[in-house]
Amino acid sequence: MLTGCDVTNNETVDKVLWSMSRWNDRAQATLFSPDKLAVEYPESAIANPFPFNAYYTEDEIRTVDGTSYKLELGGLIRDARSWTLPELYALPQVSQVTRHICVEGWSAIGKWSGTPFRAFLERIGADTTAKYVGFKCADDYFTSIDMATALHPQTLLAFRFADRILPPKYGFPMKLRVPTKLGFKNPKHIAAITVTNTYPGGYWEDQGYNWFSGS
Ligand SMILES: Nc1nc2c(c(=O)[nH]1)N[C@H]1C(S)=C(S)[C@@H](COP(=O)(O)O)O[C@H]1N2
Ligand SMILES: [Mo]
Repeated sequence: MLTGCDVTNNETVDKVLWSMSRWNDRAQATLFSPDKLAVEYPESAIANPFPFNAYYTEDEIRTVDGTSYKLELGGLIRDARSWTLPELYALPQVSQVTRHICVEGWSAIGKWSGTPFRAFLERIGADTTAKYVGFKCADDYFTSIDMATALHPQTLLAFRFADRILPPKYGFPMKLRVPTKLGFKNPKHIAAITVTNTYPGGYWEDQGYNWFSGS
């Protein structure tokens, strides 16, 4: 359809592509089954070392101070008080061994442990009929997911990687582990969570990566 167009710097083509991507979001949301599980692997399949990725290189990894850390909550949440790390660590924990797939063309199996995000959303009185959950990160990264994915049984607020407190490179003090989505929709160093009906976008999403990006 676009062959022959000068695709650099053409506003009309850009608009068509963005609207195709929005259409693609809706199609993926319709096809998404809330109960279909991502494949889980044996612990022997875990990659070691596990790759690091971010919009910067390893020498710029953010260090978050765990003692003063507070997770901020906002938007359509009944009990929006902030949470300290010891309070978060006291939540019920589960583990998963799943494959992380990066849009840049690599994938790796890892083990993450944390609290099911659905249980956390229910605990804080989040309006689970809202459209989006947005994440702001300590390194200024941000992203957002649809509510159906936020409530998926394998979506975890993860505090551990390979049975150890999440190291800085993998997102201390916590990341959202979403095995049904591409890697860039798995925010590390989460500082704030918002429940909203206003499209929050994301760091890569705003630069053209498809927003839904189910894997
Ligand atoms: N805060 C934050 N989260 C982020 C990113 C980032 O740059 N900052 N990069 C994303 C991308 S593109 C990938 S592939 C994964 C990499 O996670 P890993 O370092 O644990 O492999 O983190 C995602 N979450
Ligand atoms: Mo990625």
